[in-house]
Amino acid sequence: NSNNCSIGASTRSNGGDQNHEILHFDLSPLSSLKIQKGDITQWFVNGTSDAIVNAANEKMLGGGGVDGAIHRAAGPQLREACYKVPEVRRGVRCPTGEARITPGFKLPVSHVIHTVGPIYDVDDHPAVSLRNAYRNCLGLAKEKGIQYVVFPAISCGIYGYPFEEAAQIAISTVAEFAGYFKEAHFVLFSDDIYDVWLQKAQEILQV
Ligand code: AR6
Repeated sequence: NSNNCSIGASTRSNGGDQNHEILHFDLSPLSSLKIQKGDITQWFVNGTSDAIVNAANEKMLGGGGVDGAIHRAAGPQLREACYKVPEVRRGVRCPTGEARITPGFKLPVSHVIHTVGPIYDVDDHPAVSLRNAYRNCLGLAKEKGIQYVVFPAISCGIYGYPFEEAAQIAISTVAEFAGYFKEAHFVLFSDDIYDVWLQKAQEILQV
């Protein structure tokens, strides 16, 4: 129901899907947040200062879910680049909560920021790890001058993170970095997660 999207201080644009508009929130005069439904592998803004975030695992050599989709779309060079990322310990290139950056290769976007969210039932402090994952992605984007950064719902698939709690952390952490990017996007793959993200963004960002 597109009426759900009609909210006070934010503007909206049509994402081409009547039921899933792109919601736009101004975080600061310089930075905005957009929430949309779709496939993150299709996303880019200018192919030079943009990045998609991959919800990877600590090995960083591919996997299922969004990780599998990103590696398929980027081509084998992405796996080669990931393989070259130094291990911090045996089999671990990116510890949970950290982030690493590679080129996007065949993807339309210039960079991929790989991060590892917590496995919800295994991590002792999943909220801390998830917040760190978002923070380290945004910190890396800032350091590299990336102006457009797009996230999937990190840990909300195979890693089992409850959507509402994940949305709270994701949106509040992106808002902390307002001023350092032009646009941060969430590109969400399923209706239920898109709905939760919208609800949370309205709750957190509307005054
Ligand atoms: N575009 C956007 N979102 C997507 C796409 C896509 N193309 N495909 C899936 N999603 P998951 P995790 C959503 O499981 O929970 C991998 O095997 C998906 O619907 O990809 O962090 C890694 O190698 C869900 O909402 O990541 C790790 O081992 C969200 O992306 C493990 O899974 C995240 O789901 C990471 O698990």
